[in-house]
Order: sequence, then C-alpha cells, then structure tokens
Amino acid sequence: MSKRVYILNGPNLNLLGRRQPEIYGYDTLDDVANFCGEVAKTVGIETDLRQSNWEGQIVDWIHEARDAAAGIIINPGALTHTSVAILDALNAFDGPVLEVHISNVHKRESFRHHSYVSLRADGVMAGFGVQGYSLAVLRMGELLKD
Ligand code: CA2
Repeated sequence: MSKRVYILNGPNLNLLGRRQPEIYGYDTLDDVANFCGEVAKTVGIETDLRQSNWEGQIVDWIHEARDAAAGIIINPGALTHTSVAILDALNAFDGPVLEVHISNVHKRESFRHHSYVSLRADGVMAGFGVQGYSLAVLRMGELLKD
C-alpha cells in the first residue's frame, strides 16, 4: 500500500490562480492537487491536499497526520511567519516535513524572510512557483523510500 502524504495549505491559498497571478501564477489549488497526485504515483506515495484559512484547523490536521500520514508537505501561507502553534504541532509529528512557498519569500518584504516552520522542516522550496509542490512530492518519495 502506498504511503500517504498530507499537503497542507494555509490562509488565502484557496485564491490561487484567481488573484495576483504575477506572484502566484495561474494554476488553481485543484490543479496543484491533480498534478501532485500524478507525480506521487510515480514515486509510490499518495497525496491528500487540503487548505484552510484557520490556524487551528491546520494544527488539527497535523495532529491527525500523526496516525494517518507518513509525511507532511506544508505551505502555511502567512502563518509561516507568525505561527508558533503550527511549529509546535509539527514538532510532535515524527515523519519528514517539507515546506513549500510558491514565491521566493527571500526576495520579498523582510517580514517574509523568517519562517517558524523552517525550524522543523527537513527541506524548503521557495520561488519555484507551483512546481515547488511537485518537486517536494518527488523529494518526499525519496525520503519515504523503504
Ligand atoms: O509564496 C508563498 O507560497 C507564500 O506562502 C504565500 C503566502 C504569503 O503570505 C507567504 O509569505 C508566501 C500568501 C498566500 C496567499 O495566496 C494567494 C494566492 C493567490 C491570490 C492571493 C493570495
């Protein structure tokens, strides 16, 4: 049976492909779910992509992942830069964690340069557009290989 990986997305990422395409591109989150699912198959894992605008919901999904997922790929949106709660939840998760940012946060405002999640992440993708999610799925396949 293939290993399950949660792809968790934070606030406002439901707007992907519908606003600010110059920063985030034209693909929607449904597109991301679809191409990640296809890439996942090639590396023997399956993905479950979710999005919430609520910090507590993301914390709950990370707790759920402790029993239900082998790894987590997370784009926490703006919560990246503020949420100790998400960091604490990730610290209670035993599997690999990969952090994804569609934009290159290091080229943007200084408040986006710090990530609480990076204190736990095993790898970080930033500035690869939505392709960063597929690259993270490939890497996750490698990290979860038997
Ligand atoms: O680059 C990223 O993926 C970010 O995590 C996106 C967050 C931002 O706060 C982080 O600093 C970097 C913002 C997500 C908002 O997503 C939108 C997508 C399309 C249209 C409007 C917002």
